[in-house]
Amino acid sequence: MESPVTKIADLIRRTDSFLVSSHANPDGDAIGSTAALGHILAAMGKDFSLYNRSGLPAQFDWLTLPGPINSSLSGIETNWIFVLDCGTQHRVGEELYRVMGTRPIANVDHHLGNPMFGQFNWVDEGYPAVGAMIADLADELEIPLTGALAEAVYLGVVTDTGFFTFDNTSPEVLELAARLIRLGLNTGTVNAKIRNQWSVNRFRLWGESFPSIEMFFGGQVAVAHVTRAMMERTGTTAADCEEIVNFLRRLRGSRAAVILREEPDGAYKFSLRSSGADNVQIVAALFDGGGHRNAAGGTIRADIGLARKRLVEALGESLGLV
Ligand SMILES: [Mn+2]
Repeated sequence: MESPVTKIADLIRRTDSFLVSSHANPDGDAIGSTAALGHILAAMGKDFSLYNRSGLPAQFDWLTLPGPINSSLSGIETNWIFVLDCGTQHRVGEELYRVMGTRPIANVDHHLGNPMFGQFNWVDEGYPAVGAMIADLADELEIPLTGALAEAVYLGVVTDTGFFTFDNTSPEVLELAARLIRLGLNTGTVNAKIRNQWSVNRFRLWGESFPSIEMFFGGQVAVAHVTRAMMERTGTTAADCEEIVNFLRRLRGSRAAVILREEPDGAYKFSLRSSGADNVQIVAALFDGGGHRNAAGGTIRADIGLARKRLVEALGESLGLV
């Protein structure tokens, strides 16, 4: 039987026009895999457009792109649509979601519980990042993993593995990183570009959020939140909240951490983190969310007190702490 990567490679060989997209509010893997696939299509002389509802966040403006990342679909004609790193089809944002029924979709993802929304689905939870899937695709198509393609692949894998600190840091992803380095990637330079992107406003936002930290079950579950008012006072956005939950996990004795972030409509987006066998994806699923065993999230509609309480109770239940 043909492997999914072979099928995707065949699809690319026999098709001329593509839209490459990923989830709104993109992280390093979303932007990295979008750019990496674009570089492959460019190397093959294909016609393609890149799309992200949120455009290119400023923190990634150092990345060498194969073309502009469009934040609107107007004027873009394409045949196949690649949707990368999206655990559900809604994550692309409303504009692209509306046209998804009218074009064939290639769904390339590594999230648990992906509903296989594409005409073609390459979904493999064994990959730590979609960036690593795109690297395998480059190998299949015999495109060398050098230069800007290597940087884009590396951006995806290094951010989704927490700089090779999460449980998804597999021998294969370290071997991929080793190959990229042998082929000329300078990890010190690229890591500095990826990491050193914080504004002083972000530090001020974190300072506002930290008093909301509470510990439950003898310190095993840590909770914090960010309100719209905190972001307004400090001139920050949702992107400035992203890493807080990973830092909460550093609390000695904690097994799970949760951060809640208020949305413009008053709902709270939550992110959950754990390590090893502690599965927070199950908890996210209780609230119609999704993600991975050790990193998951979703949305909860309740005031902040109740939202925190529900998540803490669900985590306590799931981790066997009650
Ligand atoms: Mn990813």
